[in-house]
Amino acid sequence: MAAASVQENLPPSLEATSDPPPLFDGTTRLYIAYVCPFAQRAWITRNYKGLQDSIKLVAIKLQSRPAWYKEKVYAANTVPSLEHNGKIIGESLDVIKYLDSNFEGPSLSPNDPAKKEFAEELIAYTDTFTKTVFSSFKGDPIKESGPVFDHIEEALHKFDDGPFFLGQFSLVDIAFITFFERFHIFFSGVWKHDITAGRPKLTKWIEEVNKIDAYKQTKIDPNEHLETFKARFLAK
Ligand SMILES: N[C@@H](CCC(=O)N[C@@H](CS)C(=O)NCC(=O)O)C(=O)O
Repeated sequence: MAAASVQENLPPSLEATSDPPPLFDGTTRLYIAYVCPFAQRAWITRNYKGLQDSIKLVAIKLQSRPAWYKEKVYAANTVPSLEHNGKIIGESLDVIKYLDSNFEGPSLSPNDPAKKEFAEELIAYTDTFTKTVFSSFKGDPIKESGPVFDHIEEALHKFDDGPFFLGQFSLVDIAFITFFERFHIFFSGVWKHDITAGRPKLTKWIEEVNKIDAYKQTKIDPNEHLETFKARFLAK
């Protein structure tokens, strides 16, 4: 079960002219950008585990990133990153695993060995999945991305003790949903194509993830995603 739902006031995004927070003062901070699917993974994980009070969100404006972020926080200059116990953890998939292993709250990793193995396999597949869909935008998107969406549909058939990849909600759902959110909007907004059509498990999965408060609280205006994707992938 997810931790109790918490409604929080989200902080404004920090820009190039904004001062840094008091870094490495013992506060645990999660650096995100509201628009970023990688950062959203970490944000959902933090919410699901009920860590709103113990992990402070710091939002960054990507187009106007403060220089201190790269210089003093995370040299890779990407979001998300997590400031914890005097160190920085980067890379969204590492951050979500770290949050699940090192903080209190409901576990997002299965104990069952078969599920553990499948979780690793699917988490390793996220990169291939997203890259295939992104590169399909340059060609015939519906045709070229079809096989990876079918692969996901098939993966959702593996465990039937719940609507999620491993039955119960886990890091695997978190790793995929932020990209599905954007792909769903983009395919329907640009090509009038519903990526869930003919994929009943995927339809149900998206419906069920959308009931989870920890995720709902991280969703932004779909039009913002549509415009961001259009500018990034369709601009000539
Ligand atoms: N592999 C990284 C990717 C993170 C990433 O690319 N984040 C984007 C925003 S969505 C970013 O910070 N881009 C800034 C840049 O690449 O300079 C992860 O999983 O955390």
